[in-house]
Amino acid sequence: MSDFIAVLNGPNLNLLGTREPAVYGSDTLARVEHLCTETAERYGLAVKFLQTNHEGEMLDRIHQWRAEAAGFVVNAGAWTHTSIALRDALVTVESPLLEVHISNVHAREAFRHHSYLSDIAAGVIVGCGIQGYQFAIERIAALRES
Ligand code: CA2
Repeated sequence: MSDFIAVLNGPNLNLLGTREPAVYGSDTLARVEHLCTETAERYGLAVKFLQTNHEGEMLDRIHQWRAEAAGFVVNAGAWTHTSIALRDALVTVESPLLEVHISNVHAREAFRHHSYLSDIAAGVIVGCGIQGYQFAIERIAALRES
């Protein structure tokens, strides 16, 4: 197993910090990447960071990293609520999966309340803003030490 955490972001998250600040805050995805890198470094880990609007690219990357990564932090965006293909890919990963949502999906529309990922995740963090990514990395580091 390599010493990196895969941080995967799904559709439209490239728009973070440019629209809907009341829901998603004003930090950009570049800031999220920086926060992840900084947090992982405290535990001697690197980060491989992906944002894609293309589901196939996301699946290919999971296949590439599934046996290598020390953990997966996944904000799948709207695919969370729709994609069995994404679930089928993530169920094959060999290290802990942490599901992250910036907003509190349970306080939003009913279609955001169901996740195809939560029951296969080692943990789920919602509504903590971009700090959720930090918590997820800290949790992966703790699981490695236990
Ligand atoms: O709260 C989250 O992190 C979500 O995963 C974000 C997704 C949404 O579909 C999920 O239900 C919850 C949407 C990501 C779109 O991000 C934007 C950010 C800024 C402006 C527009 C979209």
